[in-house]
Amino acid sequence: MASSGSWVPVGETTRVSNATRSSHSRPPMRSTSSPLLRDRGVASTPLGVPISSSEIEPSDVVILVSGTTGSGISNFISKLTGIAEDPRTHDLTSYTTDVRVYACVRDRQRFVFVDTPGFNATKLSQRAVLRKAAKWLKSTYQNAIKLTGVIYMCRITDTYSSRAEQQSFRIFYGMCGRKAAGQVRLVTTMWDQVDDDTSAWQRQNRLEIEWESLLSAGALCRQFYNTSESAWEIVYGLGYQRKVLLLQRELVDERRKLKKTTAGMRAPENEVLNFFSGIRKLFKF
Ligand SMILES: Nc1nc2c(ncn2[C@@H]2O[C@H](COP(=O)(O)OP(=O)(O)O)[C@@H](O)[C@H]2O)c(=O)[nH]1
Ligand SMILES: [Mg+2]
Repeated sequence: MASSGSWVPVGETTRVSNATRSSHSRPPMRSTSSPLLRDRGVASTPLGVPISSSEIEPSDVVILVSGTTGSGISNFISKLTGIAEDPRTHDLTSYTTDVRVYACVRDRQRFVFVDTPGFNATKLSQRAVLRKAAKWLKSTYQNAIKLTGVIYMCRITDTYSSRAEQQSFRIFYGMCGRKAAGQVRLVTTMWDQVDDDTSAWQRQNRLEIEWESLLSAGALCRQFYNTSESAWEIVYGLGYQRKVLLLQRELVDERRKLKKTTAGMRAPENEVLNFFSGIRKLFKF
C-alpha cells in the first residue's frame, strides 16, 4: 500500500449550515472508503501500544475521546489502534476509570488517542470524572502538548437523552469552549446495530438540536459504523490543527481551581457517592 509521506487532511469543511449538516454527515461511510483514504492504507490498522502521557511529543496528532459511559469510547480507540478491548468493558458496571493513552503510527505520523472515563458513570460523580480528564489536560498543556481533536461519543440506539446525558454534554461543551469547536466531532456510535434507519435519523436530528451550542461554533457530527475504516475516516477528517481547550486555558493560563472553571461549575459532586466512598475508605472495604 502506497504511503503518501506527508500527512494532509481529507477534504472536509469545518463549518456547515444547519440545512446541510445532516445530509453532509450521512453515509457513504458504511461502504468502501474514498480513494484518498485507500491511498493512505486505511484498510489496514496499525497495531498501537499503550504509552505514558510523558511520552507524548508536540509533533503527535493527539485526540481525546470522551462521552457517556458505555457510549463506545474505548471501543472506538480499539478500532483505531487494533488493541483488543478490555473484556471487562462488556460488563457495564466495570468501565474505564482512568485516563489511558495509546499511540500508533500511520503514514509516518504518530497518532495518540486518549481514552477517558465516561461521564454519567455509576460509581463516580460527574465532577470526579471531569477531575481525571482535567488533570490530564492540565499537565499535557503545561508540557506544550495541544490537542488536534476532541471527540464526544453517544449511542444512536438510545431512544432519548437522559438528564444526566444532557448534563454530560454541557460539561463537555464547557471543557472545549467555542474557540476549539472546529476540532470537535460529536460522534454517534452503534450504527451497525440500527434496524430502523428512520428512527435512527430522527434521533440523530434530535441530538443535533441538543448539541446546537457546539455545532453552531463549528463542531461537526459524524456516524461510527464500528469498523476501523469508519474510525479512521473520522480521525483524518479532523485535519491537523491544534487547539487549546477552554478548560486548559482556565486551569493553566488563568490558574483557576477546577470548581471555578466553566466545565467544573457544570459538573456536580455527588454527595451520596462521596458519603459512601468516605465510609468505604474509613472501614477499608
Ligand atoms: N456493535 C457495536 N458495539 C459497540 C459500539 N461501540 C461500543 N460498542 C460495545 O459497547 C460496549 C461498551 O463500549 P465501550 O467502548 O467499553 O464504552 P465506553 O464506556 O464508552 O468506553 C462494549 O461491549 C463495546 O464493544 C458500536 O459502535 N457498535
Ligand atoms: Mg471505556
